[in-house]
Amino acid sequence: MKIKAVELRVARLPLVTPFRTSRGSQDDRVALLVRVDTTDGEGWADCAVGSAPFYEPEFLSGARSLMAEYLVPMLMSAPSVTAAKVQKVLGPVKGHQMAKAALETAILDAELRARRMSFAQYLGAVRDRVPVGVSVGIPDSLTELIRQVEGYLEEGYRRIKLKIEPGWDIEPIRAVREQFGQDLALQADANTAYTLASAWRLRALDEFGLLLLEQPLAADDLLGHAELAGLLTTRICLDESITSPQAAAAALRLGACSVVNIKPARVGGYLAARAVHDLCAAHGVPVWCGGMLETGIGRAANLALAALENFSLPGDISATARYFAEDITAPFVLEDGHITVPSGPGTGIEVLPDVLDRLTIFREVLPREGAIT
Ligand code: SMG
Ligand code: MG
Repeated sequence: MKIKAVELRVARLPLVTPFRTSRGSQDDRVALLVRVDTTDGEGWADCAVGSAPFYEPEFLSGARSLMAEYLVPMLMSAPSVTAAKVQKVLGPVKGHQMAKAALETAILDAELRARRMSFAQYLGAVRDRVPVGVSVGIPDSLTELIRQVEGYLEEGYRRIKLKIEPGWDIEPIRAVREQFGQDLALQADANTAYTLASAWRLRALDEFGLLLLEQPLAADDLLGHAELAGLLTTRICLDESITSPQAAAAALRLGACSVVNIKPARVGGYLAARAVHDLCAAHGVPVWCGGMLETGIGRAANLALAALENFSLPGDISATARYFAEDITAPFVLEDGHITVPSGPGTGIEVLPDVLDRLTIFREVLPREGAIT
């Protein structure tokens, strides 16, 4: 198929509660949404970039410029494009996997809608609903933390992930364990907030029987994670370090982790995400699907990915209501700790045009005049 045009929308979705991690706090999700208009029909994607480069190097206005100046003109000048060809066509552009992933995903959506096939079928899903967990941000107090965790458990979430940082680690984990018991599936995510010098503090977490400890050290510190893994009994899971199938292979070879959080956007799209899944499966390493506070468009695609065989731990794919009072698609709801995998063509979810229009703060249609081709 040929790409006729690409529409970029920036929409602001207020969060129901502020979300704080060791990297900062946010009150809304400013989403970059991509709609490709092709000779076979249209497709949508949610680009996972943040509004500032404080979590990942890529960020919203950078991704917009890159798409407008390079990625979209390159795709439009290709004689024909399919999702499987996108990475190759965009290969001359270094890095920027989140921007590339969004375009690949929107093209895959268009392609699968035209073929009347769902993401789940295409990716090789083996389940029609998936167990999910919830990521709990850093609140103001232990009392508030216990209140939030209690609420999520009452809703039925299958596992709790606590965001931690130096000074908010041992105490909150101990408090949650004491309150909710040893059987609670509990894990912690440091978002790179530690160094190897604080291994002693992370070692103190071993007594709490966590499912895993996510990304304690810097993204590029595979050797540090390998060393840390030898010091802790808690399993190390990598998130920020998993930037490609090659990075995942290096992490496994070095023993830097024994669980992997797959973020499809960071590895360059759902095709690369499936490759990371397959690699980990071949090494007997369990994976789970990460979250980037996606709108319904991204959540739908993540649910399809999480339905693959080796996604054996609950992912950060919470119900829509965990983040948004109003989404740009119909909400995903929690049923018995699970969310149903969409089965319609493409992502299987439709954008609500009126809501999207109301929440849109910027819109442009590409190609821009004067773009480099
Ligand atoms: O979508 O539920 C979600 C967010 C889950 O904690 C979450 N994601 O490092 O795993 C992570 C964070 C990244 C998002 S903070 C910008
Ligand atoms: Mg993480």
